[in-house]
Amino acid sequence: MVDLWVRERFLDRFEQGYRVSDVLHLSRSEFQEISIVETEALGRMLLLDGMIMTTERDEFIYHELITHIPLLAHPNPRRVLVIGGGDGGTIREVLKHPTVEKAVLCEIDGDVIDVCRKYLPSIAGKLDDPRVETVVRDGAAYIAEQENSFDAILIDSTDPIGPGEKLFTESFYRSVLAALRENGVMACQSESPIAVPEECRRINRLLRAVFPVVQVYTACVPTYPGGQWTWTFCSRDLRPLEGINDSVADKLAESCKYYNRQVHQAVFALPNNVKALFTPDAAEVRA
Ligand code: SPD
Repeated sequence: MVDLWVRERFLDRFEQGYRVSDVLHLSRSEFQEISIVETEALGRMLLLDGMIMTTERDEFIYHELITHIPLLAHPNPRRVLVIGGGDGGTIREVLKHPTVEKAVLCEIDGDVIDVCRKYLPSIAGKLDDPRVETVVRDGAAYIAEQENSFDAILIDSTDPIGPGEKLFTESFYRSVLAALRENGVMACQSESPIAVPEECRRINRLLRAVFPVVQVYTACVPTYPGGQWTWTFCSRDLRPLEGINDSVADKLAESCKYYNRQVHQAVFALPNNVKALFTPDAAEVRA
């Protein structure tokens, strides 16, 4: 029997490995290498350019948190945009909100969507819902043309290297703000304070230069380098811990594996290592 392992090497600082029982897909798109492997520990796994994007076993933590925190902070989210997120996990969560009339998925790489539809049906299985519009386009170019269009924008990007790099710039965040309607909210994935503290800090500075309300939240995503992960909630004025409708949150939690009303509060309780990153006068974090 062949002893096959997949190893993610992240920025030449971290390496993690999983035993592979089958290689289901391997291709190179216009933008990146796309792989789907079956692992013994975590089920099927999607890697882009060798970096783990999602796994069947732990994807719910990331997808539920990037979606439900901002959507519950909004009184009536009807139009939602997901940038990136070609695996469909964030869209699946968006569609759990009965107020949502339209969910636009803007993903740069159509091959990622096709491969995930085929091999990751539990994650991508809602992409055919009639409320979903799929746009295969560079998210930065798409958003620059949207003004006052969305109640919520979720930036479900890769890391700030490769095709995802422009989704971590001040000009992109300014376009996101302009694309939000009144009361609009956004959430983005904002990297690991353990693996790349300097990136977390840089992203936070950019967001604070653009949005009046910026609140980081954190949880553990076992398969991402560093384990400890952050997302950031931003808006013009709505706050993520105020005005949450308890009965809406409780109803939603029935369909979730991670999210509930207590988790909504708890993810904003920042450990000291995370707080220190975002304190303006804190000592510079070593790269
Ligand atoms: N280091 C991996 C970061 C990946 C963040 N995005 C994941 C996409 C899942 N929909």
